Amino acid sequence: VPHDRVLRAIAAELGAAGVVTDRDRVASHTTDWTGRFTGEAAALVRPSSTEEVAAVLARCHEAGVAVVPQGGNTGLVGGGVPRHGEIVLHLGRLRGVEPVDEGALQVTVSAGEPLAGLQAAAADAGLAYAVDLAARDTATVGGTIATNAGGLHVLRWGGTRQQLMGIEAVLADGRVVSHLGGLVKDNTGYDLAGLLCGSEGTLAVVTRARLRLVPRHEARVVAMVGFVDVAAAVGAVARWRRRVASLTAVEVVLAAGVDLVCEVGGLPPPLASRPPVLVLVEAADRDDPTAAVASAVEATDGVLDVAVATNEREAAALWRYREDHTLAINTLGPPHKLDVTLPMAALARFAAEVPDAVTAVEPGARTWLFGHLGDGNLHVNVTDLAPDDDRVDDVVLRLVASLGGSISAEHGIGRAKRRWLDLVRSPAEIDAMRAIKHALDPRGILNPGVLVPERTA
Ligand code: 2HG
Ligand code: ZN
Repeated sequence: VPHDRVLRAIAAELGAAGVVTDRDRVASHTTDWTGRFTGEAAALVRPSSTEEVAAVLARCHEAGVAVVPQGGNTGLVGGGVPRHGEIVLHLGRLRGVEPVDEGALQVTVSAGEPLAGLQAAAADAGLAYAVDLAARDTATVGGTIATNAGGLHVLRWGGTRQQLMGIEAVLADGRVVSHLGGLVKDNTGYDLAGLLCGSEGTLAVVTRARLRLVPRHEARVVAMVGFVDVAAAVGAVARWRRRVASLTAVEVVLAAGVDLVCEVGGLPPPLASRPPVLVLVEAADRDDPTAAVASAVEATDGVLDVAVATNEREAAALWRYREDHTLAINTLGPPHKLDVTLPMAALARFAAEVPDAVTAVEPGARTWLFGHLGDGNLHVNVTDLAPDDDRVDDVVLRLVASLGGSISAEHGIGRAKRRWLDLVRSPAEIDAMRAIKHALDPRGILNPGVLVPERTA
């Protein structure tokens, strides 16, 4: 078996701790966080440096052995778990945040560092890392780059690609590309960092990154605003974005999801009037943004109720109603997660139509909607549906495409949505993606079965 030879060669370079074949330990890396995507791995390989990643890929490339790069395994589209006996290349030992470059407001970080570690290092320097998401303690910086993670503050600072000043990565054949100088202006050809960001482990393995940091705003206000319906909440977004320059998040949840979060977490309802639609709004600035937010909310139509956090503890409590959706929904069994964006003008219509579109296909299925309203990004979670039943995914993604939306706002394509990429990408675009894939990974060893669609004859 080529695997045995390759694994022996890798063990010789990485030491015994670098190659794990113990079934139980390997098994903890072969199923995704939701439990929906699972597979078999030949082994778990754990390099601790860029050089070791390079050695692993050189061996695998030579032997034609497939590799699935994995960070914190918090991705939600099956992009980081093996299918048929690949090697799982776990980047968790590549830890470390270099000293913050306070002159440039940048930092260089290793791929396996958890997002929270980067955030803490930025805070110690009186700065912040712009990307934040509920899986911050487990998700790795490398994983957030490989997936171009979005998160809670995209409306203020953009997604991961907008933070990326440079990258170090190992190509499929084991060669290292490194461009970490962090020059703001550097117009010297193809943007490899931008290309690898969002490539979901199909083009190269990210080992380090140079990231920009943003000012840390101590003055913060968080409020939960109840609305009569989604259309009113969408109207509020446009108004607030015009009037409140310091907005950092506008998130939406619905009554059913809030009830589930309250039930699972033993929490009281956030708003006593129990409105059908709830929007969490956060603003942060050097000076207290509370008055700006309050006057914007007062002038908004369709508001039923408001709760304003008066301290950090209350702010965290309000955030739980939003962030705990993912955990609460998973208690109902592995959900189908469809992470979509709609044009703002179509979002309320989509939210109204999607539950019926789901039950038309599967009457027993339940639809949960929540997400980053400020970005037009809704998380459509569907429970009470078999993990491999694709019919609901199909109708929902077709509805999204028919309304001018995208089938992935932030989680990526992974295994989950590969079949539907042609709904939103033209044949010429998909051909260009295939050409790039082939150029950088000619033997097809990097994350096969992810992102780039199968060629249909
Ligand atoms: C979030 O916004 C994440 O919390 C997860 O993107 C969304 O669980 C989901 O579907
Ligand atoms: Zn999200």
